[in-house]
Order: sequence, then structure tokens, then C-alpha cells
Amino acid sequence: MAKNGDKKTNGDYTAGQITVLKGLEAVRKRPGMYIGSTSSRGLHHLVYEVVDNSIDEAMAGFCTEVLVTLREDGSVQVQDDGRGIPVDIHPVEGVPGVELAMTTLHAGGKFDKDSYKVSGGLHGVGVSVVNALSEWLEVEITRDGHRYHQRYARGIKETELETLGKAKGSGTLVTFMPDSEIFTELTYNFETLNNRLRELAFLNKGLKIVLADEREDGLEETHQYEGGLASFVEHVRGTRHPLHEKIVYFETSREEADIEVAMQYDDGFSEHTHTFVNNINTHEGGAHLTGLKAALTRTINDYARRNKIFKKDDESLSGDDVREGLTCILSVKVMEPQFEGQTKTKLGNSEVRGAVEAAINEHLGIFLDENPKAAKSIIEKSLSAARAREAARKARDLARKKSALESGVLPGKLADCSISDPSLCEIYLVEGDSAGGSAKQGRDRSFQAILPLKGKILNVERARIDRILSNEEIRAMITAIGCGIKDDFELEKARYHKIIIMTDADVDGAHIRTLLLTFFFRQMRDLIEEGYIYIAQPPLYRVAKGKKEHYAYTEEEREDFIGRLSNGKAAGDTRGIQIQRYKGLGEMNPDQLWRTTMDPEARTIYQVTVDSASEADSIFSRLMGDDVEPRRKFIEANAKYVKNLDV
Ligand code: 0RA
Repeated sequence: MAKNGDKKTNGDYTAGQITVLKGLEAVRKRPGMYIGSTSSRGLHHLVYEVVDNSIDEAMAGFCTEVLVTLREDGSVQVQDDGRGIPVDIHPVEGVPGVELAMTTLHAGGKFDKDSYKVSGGLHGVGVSVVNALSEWLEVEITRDGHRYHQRYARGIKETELETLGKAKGSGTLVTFMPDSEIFTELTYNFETLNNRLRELAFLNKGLKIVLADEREDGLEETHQYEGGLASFVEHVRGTRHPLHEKIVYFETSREEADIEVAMQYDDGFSEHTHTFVNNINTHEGGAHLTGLKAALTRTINDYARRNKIFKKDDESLSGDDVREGLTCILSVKVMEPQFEGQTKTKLGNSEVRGAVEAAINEHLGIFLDENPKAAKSIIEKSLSAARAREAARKARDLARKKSALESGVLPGKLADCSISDPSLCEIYLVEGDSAGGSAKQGRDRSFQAILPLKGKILNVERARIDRILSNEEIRAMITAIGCGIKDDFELEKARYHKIIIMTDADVDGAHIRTLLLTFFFRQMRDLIEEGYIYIAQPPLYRVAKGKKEHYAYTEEEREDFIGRLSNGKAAGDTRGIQIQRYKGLGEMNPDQLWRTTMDPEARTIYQVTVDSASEADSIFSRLMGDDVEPRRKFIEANAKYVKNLDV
């Protein structure tokens, strides 16, 4: 930012303006430093950055509605009904407030620091970064009885702030066109944005957020949750059966933080906790999560002891026991958050731990006292978790002695590769023994390992750890991959850096793929987060004429190849063209499988990514739970389009 005393002089740049240009130039030179990447991720980040400003306005109590529109020309519009970015001339800089917001790094809408108590945004770099990375950006502000407008190009102002006329109400409208000189991907994914906007609506009770798509399909989704995190818990729980109807819910404001919590137990076996700080998912946890866990263990044990539920005096429940079957969302808003950890998603503020712990001790304690039936179910569930854990430990101890998980003895069915550097190695998890056989013959054995899997693997969503570990296919995967599961997981021990799921391009194949993804998501989440999991893309058709042949991976490609092979003849003349449809991997010989699906030079593999952990949790909850219908629908919808399996 310019130093005090810079004054505008006729026609020349002032020192202040030069600093501004330098700042935004830096953003254009190294965009990754400011928005993480210039691929699809970074592109979506632009929207989040602008929306964060509107959310800040909502958190301050002035905005009730945010409308995000994806427009036909590729631009994005974000409209809110907040106070509007200030337009008055800044006493020091001599330019309208909005101009500072649009051109000053790290300021964003927050140059007026006193107007916000807390503010969100992971990078917190503000709207000026979006401005710098946009081919053009227009801002329209309504406030003080007028409408104002200004336009920029690649961060540089094209027009002065103009008054468009009189207008009622207040709000801010930002429209921007992501710069094709900067981004390698320019198409927004509706679902990706929609997932994040839904999450933001859950996190900001009552706020209405609309996503409208004016491109092909004209989709529109509205998110507004009067229940806040209680609604979020319902969403994540999906079709699992609750142990108690009433959701534990409270919000409280303490000196250290504003705290909001919702939780509910169900009859499932996994834990579904998601924590947020200033609307950011704290994947790596931190002080607030530590406080939450401590309070849960303490309060539930205290209740059980006071109400004489334990049989022995020295009986107690562990943290893992009291979290089995729990869906919990914790959201804290902190004035000066300290983000730590590899991905800067771990809360460092130690004072928040005690605040969260005390708040949950108090409110959960009251809930248990007031709802003795719920309390009884929760404690019985924890006790049964403790027994299962003990049984699993015994079984594991036994198994360890023989061979099993940590012995280093690889599964018999694995055809391993010969190189030992994991970063160069890949493993194909292949549906069925016959395709497994072809893959073994077709592969490059130096760096490609093959593990054939028999039939449908176990649905880990509905099984407890002891049953999961006694399943042969699952054990084979765990030992082959080598990094353990859950709490014993160690990424460094992974024996391959690419784990490629290769299933048939049919509904059964899609089902098996979903089961495998559920397993990785629930038991080895880091493999997904580190980008180790991939999905192979086998061809759907072989189109041939004489000696010419093509493999088509989509219907369009098939049409295209047929067109080319009918060399100029009238469309529809397909004489002499053979079209073979592959129903399964087993129909390809080893050489074909290599050329179409396994050769790194020729294949397409899709990396599995998680945009929103809470949404992925919710999808798996609905998908793999007791209800068959949502699973059947999802699998059928995605069977043909692996790409859409954007968990
Ligand atoms: C600073 C001060 C004030 C409002 C805003 C920023 C503001 C920024 C954005 C960005 C998008 N939407 C926004 N809405 C508001 C408040 C100034 C006042 O009226 O006192």
C-alpha cells in the first residue's frame, strides 16, 4: 500500500499508484502464490474469493442473500445485498474506497479493518487478486441512494467510478471474466461450486445463497438453512439411522471465539467429524478439534459414572469409543486465526481449545441430563464399540503372529513390479481374474503391479473394523499398498504412488469402483488427498476398417472415427467398417489392454480428488448406507461417465 503523503498529480502516476501496479503485476507473474494454482482449482478459487467478501458482510450482519451466476460468455457474477463497497474518496489515497479494494493487495473488501470482527477466506488475498487475474472486471455498487459503476482490465482501471443514477437499497455486484492468458482451464464446474456454496450456507445460518447456471442446462440451486449446523449434520448423516431424534445443537459467543456445534449419533461404525474455522474446513484439525474430543470423552464418561452405568468402578470409554457412529460439525469464528500445518488447515490458536472444551462440556452435559433415553443409547453404543475394539485387537494380535497385515508378506495374487522406488511404481486393482490375467501379461512389469480382485468387495460403510480386516480382498489391498489404515496409516510406506482402479465399463464395474473408493475414503483418506488414487479409462469401442483401427472412449469418438473411416463417402455409409463394443476388460487381449488402457504414453487415467470433504462424506453416507435406491441411481448415472465421479 502507498505510504502516507502520496498525492495525485496531473497525469503522472503517483508513487501510490505505481505501488499498486507493481502489486498486481506480481499477482499476474506468480498467480499460483496467490490462488494456489492456475488450473481448475485456481479458477474456482476466484469465485470463492469474491463470495468470501459477501459472506464477511453477512457475518457482520448486513447481508442476507448472495447470488452467483455462471454466464454464457464464461464470466461470473456475484451479487449481494450488503452495505456496498464504500465509494467515498479515501482521505489519504485520494481515490474512491472501491478503487483501493480493487487494486490493493491483501486488502480486498477489508481495508477498513474495524468494520469486521472476523473474516473468512483461506488465502484472504481479496478481490484485488481476482481483478488482477481477470481479462475484465466490472463492479456495480448501490448505496447512499445511488448506483455506481467501474470497469477494470487485467487489474488496471479502464473507467473512473461513475454514478449511473439514483437507486434504492444497497449491495455489491462484481462481474469478472477469468483471464485466458492466466488459466489453463476456463470452464466452471457447477457441482464443484455448488458443493462449496451449500457448505457456506450451512455454516452461515439463514443466509440465502443461490447458484444459477446460464450456460447449457440452466440449472439453479438455492441454499438456505435456518437450522445452520443442525441441518448440516442431517445432510452429512444421510440415510444412516439416528440413535436419538433430537440433534445436540448450540451456539455461544465467548471471548476467544464464537462457537457453533451440532452432533448426532447413528447406528453406523464410523466417525464423521468436520471442523471449520472462519468458514474454512480445517482438515488437519487443531486446537478446536482437540477441545471437542476432550469434552466428548470427559462428558460421556462423567455421565456414565454419575448414573452408575459402568459395571466396574475403573471402567471407562476411550475417545474412539465415544466417537463411533458420531456425526459432528464444529464451526468456530476466531478474530485472528493462526493457520498451521502442511496445507494451512490446522488451527494453532491454543486459547480456542479451552473455550471449545468448556462450551461442549456444559452444553452436552445439559443435553444428556435432559435426554436420558438418548444418553442411554449413546453410552450403550460406546460400550459396544469398546467391546468390538477389544475383539479386533485380539484378532489382530493373533493374525500378526501368523502373517497378515504388517508381516511384509505380500498377497499371493499380487504380481508385483521389479522396481522398488514407490514414486515410479503403480498398482492396478483389476476387476476379475480373467482381466487380471490379461493385465499381468500386457503390463510393463518393471513398474506396474497387478492385483486382481474377485467380485464385489466388502462395503466398508456398513461394516465394523473387525469384519473389514477379516475380508480377504481388503487385506490383500492393505498388504500390497503397504501403508496401513486409519490411525496406523503412514503415507511414506505406500509401495506405489499411483493406485489405479480398473473395472469394466458397465454397471457392475461402476459398483466395484464405488466400493473401492468408499474403502479408500474411509480407511486411507490421505491416499486420495495426496492424489495417489486414479481411475483407468478402458475404451468402449474398437472401430476398424481393413488395417486401420481406432479405439473410442466415448460415443462421440466412435461417431468421429466412423466418419473418418468412411473417407468422404456419404454420411451413414459404414460398409466395411467393423464396430466392436467392449462389454468388459476381459474381451481385450493383453496387447490391446496395454495399448488402450495401461501404456502411460497412450492411456487416460483420472485422478480422484475431493473438493469438499463434508460433501464427499455426505455422498458416501447416502450412497453406501442401508438404502439401495440412491446407490443404484448414482451408479447408473455415473456408469458411463467416470469423469463425473467427482467425489
Ligand atoms: C468495507 C466496508 C464496508 C463494506 C464493505 C467493505 C463491503 C465489501 C464487499 C465486497 C463484496 N461485497 C461487499 N460488501 C461490503 C462498510 C462500509 C460502511 O457502510 O460503513
